[in-house]
Amino acid sequence: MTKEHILPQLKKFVVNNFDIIFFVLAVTFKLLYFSVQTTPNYSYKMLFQPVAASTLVFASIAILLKNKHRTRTLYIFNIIISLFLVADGIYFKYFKDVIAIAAIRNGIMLGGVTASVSSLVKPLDFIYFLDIIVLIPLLRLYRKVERRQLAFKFRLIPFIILFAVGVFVDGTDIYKLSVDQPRLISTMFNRLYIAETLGDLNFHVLDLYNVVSTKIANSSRLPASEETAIKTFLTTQSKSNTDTTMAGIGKGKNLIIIQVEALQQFAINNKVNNQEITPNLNKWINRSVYFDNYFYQVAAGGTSDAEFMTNNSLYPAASGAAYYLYCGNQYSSLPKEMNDAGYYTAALHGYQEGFWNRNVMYKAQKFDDFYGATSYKQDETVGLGLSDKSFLNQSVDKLKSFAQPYYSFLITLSSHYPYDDVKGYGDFNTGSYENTFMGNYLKGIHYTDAQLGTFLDKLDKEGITKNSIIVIYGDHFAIPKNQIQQLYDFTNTKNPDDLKWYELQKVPMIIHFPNEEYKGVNHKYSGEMDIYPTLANMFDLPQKYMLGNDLFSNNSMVTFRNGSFTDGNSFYVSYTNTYYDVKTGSVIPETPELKQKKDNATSQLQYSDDILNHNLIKTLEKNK
Ligand code: GP9
Ligand code: MN
Repeated sequence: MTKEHILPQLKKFVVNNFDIIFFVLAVTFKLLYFSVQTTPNYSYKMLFQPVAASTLVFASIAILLKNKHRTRTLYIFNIIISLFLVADGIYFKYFKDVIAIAAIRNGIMLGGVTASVSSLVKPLDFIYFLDIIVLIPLLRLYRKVERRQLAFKFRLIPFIILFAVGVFVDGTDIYKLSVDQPRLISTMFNRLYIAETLGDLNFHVLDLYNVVSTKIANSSRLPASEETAIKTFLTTQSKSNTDTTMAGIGKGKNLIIIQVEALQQFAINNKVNNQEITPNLNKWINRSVYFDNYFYQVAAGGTSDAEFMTNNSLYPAASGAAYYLYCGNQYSSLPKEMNDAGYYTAALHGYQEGFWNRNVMYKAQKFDDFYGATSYKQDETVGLGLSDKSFLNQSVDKLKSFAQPYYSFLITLSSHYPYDDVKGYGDFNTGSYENTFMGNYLKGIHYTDAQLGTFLDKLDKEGITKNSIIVIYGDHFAIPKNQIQQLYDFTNTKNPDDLKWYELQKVPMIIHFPNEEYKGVNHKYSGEMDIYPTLANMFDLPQKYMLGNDLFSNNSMVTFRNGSFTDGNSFYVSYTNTYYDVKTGSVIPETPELKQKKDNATSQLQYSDDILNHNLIKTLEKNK
């Protein structure tokens, strides 16, 4: 065949199949471009194969269609994929994660966070639509081009070849990942890792597969063997949580829990411009038991995950927010069990009731009342909504009106990302940090600290502290990963690695006792899963369905939603499959004991998912 023959043939082939060729090249490029934005140690080599294979599978499906429908279908595929890339790109900037289908469903509740996320949106985020727009006029022209229409049976052959090659290559990469990280594909405990290693399109296909298969799977009953394993674990766990000196010391006392928005531990007992950042909390810490190795364990559910763990000692959802996905479940929650023990229970938060589906979820957890935005005079705004000053002031009057004993759960708001309501924070001068992201955060948390100080002093004056146990903790990080260098600089963290990053992901946990009979710093490695078992012990509540450890017991195991974990001696980082020695900071090899701990951690995440996906508490309560 001479060049004179090949070129016209080639030209004809390209003209006949320009829509397919363009789709594969454009979508592959966009997926690779997305990965460059999200993956620190990005490698074309690693990612090109699964990305191209996933694109090929979609292209092959369109090949089955007649030319006209094929072009349109490829164009629609391209739009859908680009929509996911734009949304993921923006979501990644705030959550350092990609959006799962469940998260899209709870997206309507992320009013506040959407406000934060939207402050990150830049025109470049929409670059993925460039070809879509350019294609509009080109498609009109292309539709007029004379193209050979193959009969179905001749379309079947290229479909089978391309589909088989695409699925085989893609399937091999997915299988390799599932061997390297067992349960990752099924529990999606580390979505970003999937997107980083297989590409964003593969992640969403797997996510869709999971959602559909979970729906189908959960329509059936949990296998008896899995149910038995969960029951055995829960029994052992609750037995190991009752051996502490604190048993029953809270009975008849009020319980006041204050969840503080974005109170990250580095601000505690720290200074900026030679002034204390949180002078009031520092003072109350000296009058309380203070856990200085207490980790937040939230996932995509943000604040609501912190609330969920505090009130249930169950892990956040693998994707999306438990507050959304499981709001129809039955719980043995802290408010429910306090209710059964004769307590009045109330949740108080000055922001819109439907945010994070709270109004629905607080009912599911059996709070007697939820005092939301409409229960507060919206007389002052700082940040997202009602100021902490006004919220806490008005809350004192509410607490005084509650029948005793009561459990009240207060959630603050003003120190919310991106901490840009600087004028609302007063005139705390952060010196060299003025007009920086870190400086604004320090102003925000200093403001909230001042309001907490006023609030706690009022409780003192009203004698409420004398007959109440008061718990104060931060819900999650304040400094997101895309600003992490400012945190490393502020905390003088040299040569940061994953362990150093994790060690900064702590929030203060403060428990104040009525006569300050217990005080001091407790260094145990613990987390948000552990406060409920602790309180259950103190208030003599049943501990049937908790996965956390009593803070005053000797058990120490903090498992994060992405499969990472620490017991205070070693630290396992799931997305690099690396173990660290906590004391020395050095990387250590996996030992059989550490492998066992890793398996226990993923088993616990699975147990928690099973309890939630199968509404198991309802089943077990019914069958008891
Ligand atoms: C809004 C507040 C913020 O009610 O709790 O939630 P977050 O954005 O931190 O998840
Ligand atoms: Mn929050």
